[in-house]
Amino acid sequence: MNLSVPRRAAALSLTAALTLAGFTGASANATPAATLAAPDIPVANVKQHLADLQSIANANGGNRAHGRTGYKASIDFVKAKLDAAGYTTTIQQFTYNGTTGYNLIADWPGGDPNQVLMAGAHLDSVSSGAGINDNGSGSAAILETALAVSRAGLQPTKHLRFGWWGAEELGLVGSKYYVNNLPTTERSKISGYLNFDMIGSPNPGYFVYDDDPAIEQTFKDYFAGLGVPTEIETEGDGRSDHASFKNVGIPVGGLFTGASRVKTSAQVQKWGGTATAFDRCYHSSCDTTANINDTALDRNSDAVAHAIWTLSAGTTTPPPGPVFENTADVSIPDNGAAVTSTVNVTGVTGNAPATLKVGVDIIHTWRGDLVVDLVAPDGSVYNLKPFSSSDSADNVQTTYTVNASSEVANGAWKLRVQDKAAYDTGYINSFKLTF
Ligand code: DTR
Ligand code: CA
Ligand code: ZN
Ligand code: ZN
Repeated sequence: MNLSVPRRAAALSLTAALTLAGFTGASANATPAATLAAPDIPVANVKQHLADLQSIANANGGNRAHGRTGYKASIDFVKAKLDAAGYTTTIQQFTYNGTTGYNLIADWPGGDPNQVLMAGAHLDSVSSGAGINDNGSGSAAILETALAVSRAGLQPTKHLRFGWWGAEELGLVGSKYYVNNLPTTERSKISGYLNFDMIGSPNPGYFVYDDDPAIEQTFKDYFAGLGVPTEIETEGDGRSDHASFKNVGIPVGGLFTGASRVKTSAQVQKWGGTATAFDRCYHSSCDTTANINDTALDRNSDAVAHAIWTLSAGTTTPPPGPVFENTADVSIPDNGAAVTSTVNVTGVTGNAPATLKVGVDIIHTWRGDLVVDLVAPDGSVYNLKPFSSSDSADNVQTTYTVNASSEVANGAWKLRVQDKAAYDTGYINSFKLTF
């Protein structure tokens, strides 16, 4: 049933808002492969790695640059933690500007050697400072994710490989050396390379690389689940180590929180912070542990883990998870009481997953009027979308990822929608849960 809803029309004389008993039943359609949910990455652990990298810089002339003692000390620091966690590590040496450089490669034993998922970050700083955001942040985030893989004893379908690159600041030298010395047969086994360079900027934006659609979507889904808007990374093409992999045809993606470019007022509206540089200490001596936004570092570290867990699940088709959907239209009274659409979940053992997919399809002009919640069978409320007086766009048609792992799966789940401002109207078109 489709209602024609004129823009900002006076409230239509709609029939009484209907709350229909939900249509339930597992969909006949196969669902996306269910994957293990990534653990939370403790940001305190990531910050400890940054403190250790800061100490290394302090003890080595104030930097961790290529050819300096601080860089080799950084490599040895990361390598020791990975060796202790059960990784197979390799230090790859190269020469640039007459000095020896080092890449660190860490392979997690197991997985299909013909399907390799890589994550990487450059470990070198510029010579003017400790390089804690650029790029201790990316290096520490993938280090802690690698340690989380070990703690979990993860055995993904794909083979996991992590890389810490040397001499990125001098022109992606280390990652280029790695790729150029990788036989073509080995390159073709890499299903994706994820790059993390500056992911804790003090005045952060949330940028996602748009080089590969599947990798991009994986990151965007994660941030959508947090309710954090993202933008496509436009500044970075060719400006970090993902370019070395992209140049030989390997799918790439990654995250970025901004460098010396200034945050616009629209971005301030979106992300908070100030209309100043995302990182005013970019390539400066003030790029220390004080130059980190903990929330950005935390969110991006968790996004790294989400991508590793999700993308390493492999292309084998695990049994489809159950889907429950209600496609009955439910009118939403203008500036009125909340209405609900219900799905009755049955036959799912245990609790709901940490990545419960909540498919929402609401047709409504000026969607900012709406508050949208997921209500679990025990009455727990998960806000999916807050009221926004400024969001004038139409319709809410997206999939949220909700950590519902504390909820028993079976029972009546409700999508609750309330229009909290006059004029624009609409209806719930469908509500879907994918376990
Ligand atoms: N080239 C990186 C910093 C950098 C600047 N723009 C982007 C975009 C995407 C990733 C990284 C960057 C450096 O100075 O290390
Ligand atoms: Ca976290
Ligand atoms: Zn840099
Ligand atoms: Zn960098």
